Amino acid sequence: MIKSSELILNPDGSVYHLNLKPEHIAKDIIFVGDQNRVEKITRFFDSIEFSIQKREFKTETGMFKGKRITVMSTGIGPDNIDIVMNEVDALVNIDLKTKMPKENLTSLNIIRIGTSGSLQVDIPVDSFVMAKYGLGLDNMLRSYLIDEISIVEMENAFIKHTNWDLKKGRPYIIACSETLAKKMDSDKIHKGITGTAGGFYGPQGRVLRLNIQDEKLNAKMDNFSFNGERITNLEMETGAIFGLGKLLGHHCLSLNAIIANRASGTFSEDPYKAVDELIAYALDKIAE
Ligand code: R1P
Repeated sequence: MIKSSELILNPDGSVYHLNLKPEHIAKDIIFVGDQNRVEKITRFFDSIEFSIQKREFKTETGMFKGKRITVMSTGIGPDNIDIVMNEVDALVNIDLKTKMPKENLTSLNIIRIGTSGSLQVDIPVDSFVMAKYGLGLDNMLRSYLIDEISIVEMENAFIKHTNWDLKKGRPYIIACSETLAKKMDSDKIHKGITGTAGGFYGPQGRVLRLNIQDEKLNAKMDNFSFNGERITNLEMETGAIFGLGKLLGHHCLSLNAIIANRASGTFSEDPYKAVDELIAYALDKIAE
């Protein structure tokens, strides 16, 4: 039995941060960072059966073209992904009354629809990127036993190429769900490695008033390649979602609308439009 201090439930029996009970979520789940993006997706639904928000975690479940889908905001960063992935998994794989793990695993389909900065000049603002791999630069996942799921050869090549300072922790690389990648793919999507940073400024190479540990890191990242794969973009959730998803037995994918190009220094003139187009693209593919 899992102790009450470890799996915390609210007085109504819902999980602590998400405020959800098992019946509130579908097997197909869309993650977004921004809570205001949830309704930008569910406004296309035929019906909405449930809606709740606690802190930055807003959840809505409804029907889209005959499919039951949950849309959930994760807030920003891998630390929030740790909360969301563990609590979502508990909803399907732990009996919340007995606090015992269930015997049969339920695997969820989890797709992130996010925003991100491109590291490549030829991946312009307003384009879409699918992560075949998540490259975690944030350390959160290193609290778990990841040796069997992380791609050590690629990690070593990245550490060598960037002369990565291991005082910052060891980067990890985790693959997406191939089934979901096939389902969501098309010619109009760029594909590659999505970098996940543990912060927005220094950890992504932005200098305002503070010097950073490696000013050349982004330049080194943009010319890294391994078995024909390159780092397409940088954001703050994908590596953590892929890692916890794989450990917990869920299928995960991440799609990002490129709203900034870090290599050319440009920002989208209409970032909301790019996100809306990615939402429309993703919903159609999910419902196919
Ligand atoms: C930073 O501004 C946030 O935007 C990106 C980053 O990953 C980070 O969460 O994604 P979302 O727009 O999905 O939140």
